[in-house]
Amino acid sequence: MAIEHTFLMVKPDGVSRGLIGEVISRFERKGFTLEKMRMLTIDEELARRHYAEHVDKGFFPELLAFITSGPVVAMEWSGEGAIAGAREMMGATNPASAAPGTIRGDLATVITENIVHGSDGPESATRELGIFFPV
Ligand code: 3AN
Repeated sequence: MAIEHTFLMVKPDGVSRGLIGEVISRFERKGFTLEKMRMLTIDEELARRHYAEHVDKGFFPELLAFITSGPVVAMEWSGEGAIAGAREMMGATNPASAAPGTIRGDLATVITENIVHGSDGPESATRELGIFFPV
């Protein structure tokens, strides 16, 4: 394994439910390092860039409305195996099938409002960190 950097976001439902601290706390306790953090409200242009792979999907209008509905917290985390590790801690995309002990398994019930986003691989991590933390 190697030190990796990954992108993590608390989505509008996580922010409005007061779960920013819960998400950060889980990652801190795991032993990952918070490198960068910013709070922002995503507009349509940014949503289309971030979710480029989903713009043609049937659920995109719902996803767009949701992700632009309120502030999010965008973060860069680092650590040994941080990319896959963060995905493990998030749980499956659909909270209905996310394992207990994961963020989605413990705290969410529906697929659109699933609290967090995390990069699904090294290329996504580089792309998404570049979108939210341009140098
Ligand atoms: P993940 O967030 O686990 O990487 P993706 O990238 O496949 O999942 O999907 C991005 C977001 O799109 C999900 N977090 C979820 O909010 C939404 N989404 C994915 N699949 C569906 C679906 N079938 N119906 C509604 N929303 C979906």
